[in-house]
Amino acid sequence: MALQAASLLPATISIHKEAKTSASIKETSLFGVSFSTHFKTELTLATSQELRKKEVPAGIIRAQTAASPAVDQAAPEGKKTLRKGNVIITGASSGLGLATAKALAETGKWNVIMACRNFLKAEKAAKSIGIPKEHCTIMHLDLASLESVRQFADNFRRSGMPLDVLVCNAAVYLPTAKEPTYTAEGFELSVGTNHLGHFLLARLLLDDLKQSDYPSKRLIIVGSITGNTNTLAGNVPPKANLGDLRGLVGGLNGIDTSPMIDGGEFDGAKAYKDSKVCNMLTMQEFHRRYNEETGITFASLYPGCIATTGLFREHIPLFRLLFPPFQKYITKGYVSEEEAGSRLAQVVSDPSLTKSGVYWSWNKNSASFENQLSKEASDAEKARKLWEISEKLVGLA
Ligand code: NDP
Ligand code: PMR
Repeated sequence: MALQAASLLPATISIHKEAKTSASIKETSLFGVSFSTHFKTELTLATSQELRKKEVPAGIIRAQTAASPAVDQAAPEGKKTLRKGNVIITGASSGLGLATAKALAETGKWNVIMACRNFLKAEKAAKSIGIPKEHCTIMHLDLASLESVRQFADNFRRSGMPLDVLVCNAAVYLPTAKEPTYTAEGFELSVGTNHLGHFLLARLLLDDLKQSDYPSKRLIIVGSITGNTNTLAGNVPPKANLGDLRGLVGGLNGIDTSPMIDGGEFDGAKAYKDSKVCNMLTMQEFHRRYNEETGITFASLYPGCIATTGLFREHIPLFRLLFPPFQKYITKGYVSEEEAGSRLAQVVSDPSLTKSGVYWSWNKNSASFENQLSKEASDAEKARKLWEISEKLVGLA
């Protein structure tokens, strides 16, 4: 079915070339911007007249939502109605991303764009969790390839959908890897995917967010407690530490420089925690640079310890067995995927969470609060440096 959908796509949307990543990604995607027949009911082919008006190439797929302003003032009985918001969630094929997609889609108020590297997996996951198909669109995105990130941004733009919220959620965690693996462009895989891929994506889509007329537009980058050394969890070795960023300056390629941001020996668990520090620093730098000018809310969060997700798939079986009960009964930091999804959904859509520059967490009663970041994760000078180096690495400067 998805294959049929792909073959119906116009020539302006190219079929994705398989990413040249040397990483041991087991499931690769099959399509470029493949809109599922199951999940594309929001999409219609625009008439050539409409397309000329918008100055986009003919033959593209367009969302119905594009035509309508955010608030319909002329609704019957003078009532103002809000159009459906469009939210992109990266890595929505499992865990937190999938649960958030469900929480938002079932309100009927959101069209969720699931930006996933494995189209068929995403389609199956959406179906099995019961995401209403009329509120969901699946698009291909492999964050371990900057070419794929650029292609995704292009394809999204061509869809004609406005962008109201972007959620940078996808991540890989490689705690047992002895040797580093790399993205298509040769960056160590954890930082390359979790930070650099998202950095480019968020930068490319910033203009789309700016243009949104939705009442509250947001850019959310998922962080974590384990990147924050002001917590017990953040003090479990190996600890996050970006040092003076010398490895990042060298391109994290493991050939003439270290694959680690601080220039040290490869350590997969540390690389993940470092990438989360980058996520939290990036959110704050976005806030400093763009909040006032654009009105976009920039936020990060720690959703709780979702010990059952695919994040731990590369960990040893004993860890996967013991980690959920350890978090449930000992640390009491455990949350279900459903609860974590409803937390992230709040950060996407709750009218009371519009403050920008905030790292959200939840207390034992599941009430949100503004949490403190560690010294390193709130270091403004480091955030600026990280931004400038990342810009160079992803080809924006
Ligand atoms: P999962 O492994 O369940 O989800 C990760 C998602 O990222 C999957 O959909 C995966 O796709 C996707 N992904 C991985 N690599 C790429 C790539 N190259 N391109 C596109 N998508 C990719 O883990 P979680 O749900 O736990 O993680 C989600 C977020 O939550 C992460 O940012 C993580 O750091 C954060 N987090 C998680 C915590 C936890 O306890 N689990 C705690 C704190 C934060 P695929 O399905 O194809 O593998
Ligand atoms: Mg942790 C309150 C204590 C707490 C919390 C909330 C977490 C969350 N962890 C806590 C404590 C501890 N952990 C303690 C005391 C230990 C030593 C026994 C411990 C160990 C541990 C390991 C080995 N924890 C881990 C690992 C992982 O491999 C996970 C990780 O670091 O992934 C990067 C992890 C986590 N602990 C958490 C959370 C949320 C994680 C994983 C997810 C993440 O940060 O994204």
